[in-house]
Amino acid sequence: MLSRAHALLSRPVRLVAAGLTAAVALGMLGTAPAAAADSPLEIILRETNDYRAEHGRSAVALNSGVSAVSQAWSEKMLASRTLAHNPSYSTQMPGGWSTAAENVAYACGYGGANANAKRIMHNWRASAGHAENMRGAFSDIGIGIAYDAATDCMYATQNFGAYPASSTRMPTGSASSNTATVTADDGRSAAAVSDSLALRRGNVFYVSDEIKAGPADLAVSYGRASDEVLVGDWDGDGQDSFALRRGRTIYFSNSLTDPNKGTWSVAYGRPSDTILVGDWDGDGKDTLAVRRGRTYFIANAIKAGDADKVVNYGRASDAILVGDWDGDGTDTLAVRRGRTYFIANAIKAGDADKVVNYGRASDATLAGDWDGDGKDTLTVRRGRTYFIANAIKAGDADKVVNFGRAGDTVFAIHVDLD
Ligand SMILES: [Ca+2]
Ligand SMILES: [Ca+2]
Ligand SMILES: [Ca+2]
Ligand SMILES: [Ca+2]
Repeated sequence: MLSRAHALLSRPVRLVAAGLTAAVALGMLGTAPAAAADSPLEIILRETNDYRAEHGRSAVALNSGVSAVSQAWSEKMLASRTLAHNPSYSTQMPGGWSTAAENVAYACGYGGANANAKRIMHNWRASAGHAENMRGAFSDIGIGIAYDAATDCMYATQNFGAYPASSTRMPTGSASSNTATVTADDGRSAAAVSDSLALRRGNVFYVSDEIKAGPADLAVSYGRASDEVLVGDWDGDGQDSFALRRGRTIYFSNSLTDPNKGTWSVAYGRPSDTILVGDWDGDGKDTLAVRRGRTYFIANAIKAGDADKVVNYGRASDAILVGDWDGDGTDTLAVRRGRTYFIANAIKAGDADKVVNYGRASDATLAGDWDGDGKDTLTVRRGRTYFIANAIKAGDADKVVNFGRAGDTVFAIHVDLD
């Protein structure tokens, strides 16, 4: 249930009114000031609860322990002028919650703190992922607002938690008895973000954090149209980005929005090798495997040198898919032969764990976690139509979508664009 915003939402950069007053961080923790005029915090709390009421949800209560986390994060974003999610909110929040979520945003130049707060609420309501968080089954909210009057820029954070009715709303720092009950190791909530599809047309990549028709959230040019594209989470921050393969050189970037910045390269294998991307050891970082015929050279770090593991697998003529089929956090291989898929949950010679027939031999197939349950499944692509299934089994797709053009190169990708 992390928020999923698109670039339009979170980067409404506007005019800057310079030189008014010194920087001020407005952070009202705990109780809102009584009988005061509207404040940014009151606006966000009231409009969030209005939005919940419109969707039949009971109001969320302002929780000072959660607000302290939201406030510290908003101030950090303002100090660095960087919009990002707090990787640790779920462990910093007072414990005892069953589900947690976070929305972040900034607005600049709308003419004062309250106007910026209203714009942020407007954008959150208009964004599917943020709106979903706001009307989620939560009991408590934390709100953090950091505002710099000199530049008329506001950074805001909402953290939501579903606390049992009997739970004490503990102040910050005294919740050690029951923190982190449901958190994943990367600080994301148990309800993870699902994978999306990205496409490349020429050397332009179009990325959205959900599979949808219409304009992409992000369009960025990178490399040459002739480069082979690899997608992975090279630094383990939970976000996929691209790497380009040209000959035996692979150019990596950790930034989706600015891939030409901070690019590094590694010479790897031979140009005739097939390169696979996966998290083979489950540490959260994707690395590469070189496939040569039916031999796979698996490495758990991106560097030249020896592989960590070498296995023979299937036949040289097999197609191969990479995925975490059983949701244990480790990627393994599936062999595809025509329309038959041999799924294995360990990288070793021997029998597959599961064999299924699926689609047609002529289909293109993508592996990804389309419903965010941690398990990768298959999507069959026919032209520009995608048949998305959330279980690996014969039978109907769970969802059918048209996306891009038949000639596009399409990848599964895991991103949370803000
Ligand atoms: Ca990454
Ligand atoms: Ca790894
Ligand atoms: Ca697995
Ligand atoms: Ca899944």
